Amino acid sequence: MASRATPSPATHRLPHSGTTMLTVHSPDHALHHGAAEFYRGRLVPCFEMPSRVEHVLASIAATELGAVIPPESFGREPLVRVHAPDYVAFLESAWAEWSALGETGDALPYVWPARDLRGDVPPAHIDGKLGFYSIDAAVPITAGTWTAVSASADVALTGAKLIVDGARSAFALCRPPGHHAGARAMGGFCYLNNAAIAAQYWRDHGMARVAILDVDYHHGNGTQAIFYDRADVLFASLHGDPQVEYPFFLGYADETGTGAGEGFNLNLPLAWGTEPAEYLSALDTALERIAGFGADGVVVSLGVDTFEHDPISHFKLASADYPTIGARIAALGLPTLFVMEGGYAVADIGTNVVNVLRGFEGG
Ligand code: 6XA
Ligand code: ZN
Repeated sequence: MASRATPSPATHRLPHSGTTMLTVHSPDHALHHGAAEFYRGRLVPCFEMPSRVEHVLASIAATELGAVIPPESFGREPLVRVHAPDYVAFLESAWAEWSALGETGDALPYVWPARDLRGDVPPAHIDGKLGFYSIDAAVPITAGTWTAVSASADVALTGAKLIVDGARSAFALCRPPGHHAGARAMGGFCYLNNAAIAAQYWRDHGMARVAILDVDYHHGNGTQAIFYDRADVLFASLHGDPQVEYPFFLGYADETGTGAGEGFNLNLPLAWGTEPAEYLSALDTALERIAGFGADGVVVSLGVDTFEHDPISHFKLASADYPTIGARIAALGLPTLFVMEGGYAVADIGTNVVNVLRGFEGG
């Protein structure tokens, strides 16, 4: 791994010098544009919208961060290292099956194999498959969803490969996000688990131990579940307490791993209204755990829905707090891949993301 270069003052004055962190981005993200999600009794416009990425790109262009590059294509193999092949096949064919019914609007699930129902075999009809392969109704499938979600995974994989090839850090500007997606289920705006796919890629390319730090406001239930029985991938997350916050059914402090994975899962649930000092203290706890793990690299699930003005979240972080998060992650001294997750205060998302990355870069 290359050591981290300290940018010179001259570098600071040269945008896109290529000497600092590269961002990976695919315009294909915009092909996924859900109209509505089911939320608190109503169909509401999707909070997870294409303009999120455009705001982040604009903020990157306005700073001294490195260049923006397109992803390579990695195909299906790295996807099925963490997802079930039948689930990946479902994502790829869902729109065709849906539109074959004459439907022109988004596909959304409406029935799930909860307790007392059969959850072992996917039904034949697309309505049954949508429920079988999901945890909620916040996952519209549109004509371009498969192209967008596979491009998003390629963005994460390209960032992971940059680091295998010697970069100190990279930013994967993934959209759709991924951390709620499990091995066989979409949910919470997530379809393929980009952070998990990247972590597994690192395991398959020479890293013996990989840490995933999830700083998104929501618990990364999908990432936790994928690695829950493994000792080679540590998952550490700070998030809104699932007693009162999505995803409600995972993310509690007593979930510490199972089998060989016992002790390799750390959840730090935080109350609504959590202030920056309390948040940063929990971050330090997670970072200490990661430092003690002996990781070869860290994947950061970077959500900025911890922001005080986020429309669906309840923490109190200000834009000025985000550089501190980046700086503390940098102090681990590990190769670091930032993977974009949530953040819905669209006008501020670029500033907040770039503040994390600049804090990591040392300014
Ligand atoms: C569903 C809320 C999904 C949360 C999405 C998110 N109504 N996850 O930001 O990190
Ligand atoms: Zn979130």
